[in-house]
Amino acid sequence: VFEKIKAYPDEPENPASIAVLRMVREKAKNALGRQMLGEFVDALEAIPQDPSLRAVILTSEVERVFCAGADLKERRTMTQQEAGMFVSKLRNSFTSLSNLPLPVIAAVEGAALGGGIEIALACDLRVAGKNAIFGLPETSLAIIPGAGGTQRLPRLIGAARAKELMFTARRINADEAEKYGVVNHTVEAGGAFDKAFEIATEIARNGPIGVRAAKTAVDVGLQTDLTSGMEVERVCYAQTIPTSDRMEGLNAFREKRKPIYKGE
Ligand code: CO8
Repeated sequence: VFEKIKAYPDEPENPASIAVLRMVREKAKNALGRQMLGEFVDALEAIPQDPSLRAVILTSEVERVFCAGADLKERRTMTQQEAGMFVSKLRNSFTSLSNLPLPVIAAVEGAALGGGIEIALACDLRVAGKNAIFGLPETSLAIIPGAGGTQRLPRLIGAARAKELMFTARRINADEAEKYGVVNHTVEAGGAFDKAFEIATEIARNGPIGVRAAKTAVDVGLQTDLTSGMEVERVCYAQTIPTSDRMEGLNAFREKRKPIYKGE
């Protein structure tokens, strides 16, 4: 379910808004099946079309569960070929999520397992309620993480910790996840969405072209050596120079007021 919320409702002239993607599949604990994946892909296509959106929050409406991963019941009805196609669609959709041109924050309460942690890893930031549980149970199902887990997790927390989580299929709680660096913040159970929204509104105050360029510079730069990364930074920086938002920032500073950025 896709919802758009104004970041500053008491500032009518400020268009900045937050997109909220809520996973709502109570019966299967938000397991990702064909239908849910299709709806998710549609939402991902709509988000970049709306210039007022400044951040995305991915969260769950299901009590005590963020996402139970791939739909294991649907999986049993698939042929090997269908399963292969489904996993590649899942993997591509998580890549589209991570490539959205604005920050994406996962607000995690309860279990984020398999594809459920992988979708959170495809986000830029993660906030967890104390009741959150993370794990990659795939090797216990005689497979491996197939939607970015083997690549995004070691880049985030280092190879040794990522391998331990994969090889043992062990589940870790929110405090351990914060210690490992899987999540940015741990808050009281039930508070993850509010914390994510607070961060999203902080982001929404800033120039969206700058925020987007920073995201691109980090993400592209991390895939290269330092010298190439510096070049990526130079190119991303140059994109922010000819914008009217940059002038608005300078004017607002001079006039001692809050800037209103339009993403232009
Ligand atoms: N797929 C389908 N149905 C599920 C899933 C799932 N992943 N997880 C839970 N459900 C269903 C249960 O079967 C149950 O259905 P029913 O009522 O008909 O028996 C219902 O949801 C409620 O489940 P629980 O009673 O277990 O609910 P709890 O609140 O006690 O526990 C948990 C919630 C912790 C999420 C628990 O259900 C659980 O551990 N689920 C399994 C987690 C898991 O192993 N996920 C799979 C990881 S592997 C993966 O994501 C990558 C696979 C890539 C291959 C894809 C090929 C297509």
